[in-house]
Amino acid sequence: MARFARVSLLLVGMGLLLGTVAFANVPDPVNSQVRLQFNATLSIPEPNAIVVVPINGPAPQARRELEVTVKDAAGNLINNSTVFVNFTKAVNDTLCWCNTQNQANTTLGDGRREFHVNTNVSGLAEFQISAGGCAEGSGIVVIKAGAPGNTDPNAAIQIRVYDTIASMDNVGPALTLCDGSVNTADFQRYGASQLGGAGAYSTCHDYTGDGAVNTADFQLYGTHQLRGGYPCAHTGPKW
Ligand SMILES: [Ca+2]
Ligand SMILES: [Ca+2]
Repeated sequence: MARFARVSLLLVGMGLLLGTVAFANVPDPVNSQVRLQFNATLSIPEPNAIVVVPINGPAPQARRELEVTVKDAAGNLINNSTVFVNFTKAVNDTLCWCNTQNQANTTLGDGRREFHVNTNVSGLAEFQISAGGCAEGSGIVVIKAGAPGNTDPNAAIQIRVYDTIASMDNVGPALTLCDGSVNTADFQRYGASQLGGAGAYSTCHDYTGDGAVNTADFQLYGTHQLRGGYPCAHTGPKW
């Protein structure tokens, strides 16, 4: 082999190596994964909407979680990546944030609320976000992940963007807005959407994010109403 060719191959190899090193531990949106985990058996990989549930205090046996697995471009799991979930207030927002959150979060002064947690050795960040209500708006939820050690959301990489937030709690007795509990009032709203067919479709009750309100959504709704016992306190729609 000519010397030039050997040198060229060597340089190409070094370039590939440097490229791999350069992207190691840098979160990659394609390889990273998002999942809604409603309980031990009910989960939605790569949801089209963010679904929140009002939960007061730790209830691991029945809690709903938003799970983010962070990987780099080579598919390696990233440990100690700070994952940020940013909610931006929408124009017709009816979100009711529970007064007590189990998840570290920051209420920002510009109409955003930011939850954050670090990934573990399995690259997994688990979020419990306790709220009721419904919202739609372009890019109202953004998930970002940073390289290990980075705690600046502005330097984190965007993993996913969502336009819809739904919850099993949309209304309370004699109220027009969420009341911190998944209860009969919500069931009435839910039923109207499912029984009304396509014409009564509402993203507020489409917990699977597939564009229809049907049995799959009812299963998720029923699980949360039956769960009971974990209503949260809140002071109405607020940020
Ligand atoms: Ca309710
Ligand atoms: Ca659905």
